[in-house]
Amino acid sequence: MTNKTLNVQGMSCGHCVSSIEGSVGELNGVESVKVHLQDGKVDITFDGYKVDLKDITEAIEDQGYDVA
Ligand SMILES: [Cu+2]
Repeated sequence: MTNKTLNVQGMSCGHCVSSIEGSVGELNGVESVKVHLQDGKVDITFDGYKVDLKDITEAIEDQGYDVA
């Protein structure tokens, strides 16, 4: 398992948290995803053989947020 913390811009409320946690969490290979709203960070634990960071980044960007 790989742990990464992404800086994500544009998250402002509980809806943002659930849309990001929902879309990233449903990716095959993602074990856990935790949004830290105040810090603008997203902690992700994933299996790098099943999903890569690009897929995760795209899932977040598809929801309308910017990954720094
Ligand atoms: Cu929001």
